[in-house]
Amino acid sequence: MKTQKIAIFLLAIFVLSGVAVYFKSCSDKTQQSDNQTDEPLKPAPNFNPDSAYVYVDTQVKFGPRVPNTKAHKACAAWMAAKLKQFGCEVTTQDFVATTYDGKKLQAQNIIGAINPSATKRILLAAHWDARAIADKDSVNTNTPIDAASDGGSGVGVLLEIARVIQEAKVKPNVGVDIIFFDAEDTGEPHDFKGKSGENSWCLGSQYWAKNKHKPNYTAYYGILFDMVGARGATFPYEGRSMEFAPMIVRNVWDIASRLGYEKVFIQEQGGGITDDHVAVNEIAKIQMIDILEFHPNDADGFGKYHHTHQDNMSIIDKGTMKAVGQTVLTVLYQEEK
Ligand code: AHN
Ligand code: ZN
Repeated sequence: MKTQKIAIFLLAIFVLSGVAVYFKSCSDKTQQSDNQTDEPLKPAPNFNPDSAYVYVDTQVKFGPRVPNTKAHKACAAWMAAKLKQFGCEVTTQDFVATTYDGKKLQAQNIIGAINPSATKRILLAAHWDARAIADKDSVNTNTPIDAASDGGSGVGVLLEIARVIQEAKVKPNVGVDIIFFDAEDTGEPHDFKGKSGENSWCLGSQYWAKNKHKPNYTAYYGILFDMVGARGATFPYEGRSMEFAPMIVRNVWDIASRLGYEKVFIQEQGGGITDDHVAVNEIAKIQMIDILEFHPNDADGFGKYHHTHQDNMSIIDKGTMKAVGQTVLTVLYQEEK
């Protein structure tokens, strides 16, 4: 009797462990098939947010980079020198921009080419000018802003990308062009009562799109960086980018999430914004998306600091810049020749 009970007991354990092994192997298979659909990401070098932070701080220390000022001129020379130091072929493009209220601005777009002889190219861009007014502030609305995030951060991230590629043993398979557009933040004040000019923002990208630095220049696609440095920033899908180039948006956001940045690159629809990518798409006919801070659940959508004096170094966050810089570097390193 006793031996019979033991035999049944052992049989039960045998059967149960068989069932357990069977289920375990099923769950392994589902995991395996997930990995098969998602090929592992090719590694990219490390984006250093400390370095990007210093590049933002340096710009801010010149003073507000408002066209027709000394700070603007000095910062332009510094940016071009940095691009050269990082091995880029540099072209500057001087032009006069006319604002909605008829002011003439001495403006400059600055272009740095990494691996200029490569035919397949990715275009990365940010505006570098600072807004001349703090029209959304409650005080000092007529003085220029530091523009640490709205201007400085995009330049900081792009300079760091250039530096990292120069340092890396393994280079991307594609050429990379970095454009710093001037005179982006030239639009009418928030509460402007007069008749709005149609193209009062983004004067530098409009100029470049009509006068490309190389006559037959084109790129495989482009990525614009706007307000990519603030603490707590989120980047939902930008509306115009989803019209112009939804596949590129999905690819960048997918890579961000695979790197663990899904709380920053949130997979929801944001607003559609008039930004430098519009002229690049519509005039230059190059598909370009915009990585732009936006808060879908806030009344204004833009960060609270936007176009106020709060847009200074105290809101700059290395974590935000790391998420953006590492994501885009990784995007570049996935591209085939
Ligand atoms: C408009 O407000 C229509 N465009 C704003 C784009 C912008 C301003 N990005 C940074 N500053
Ligand atoms: Zn702005």
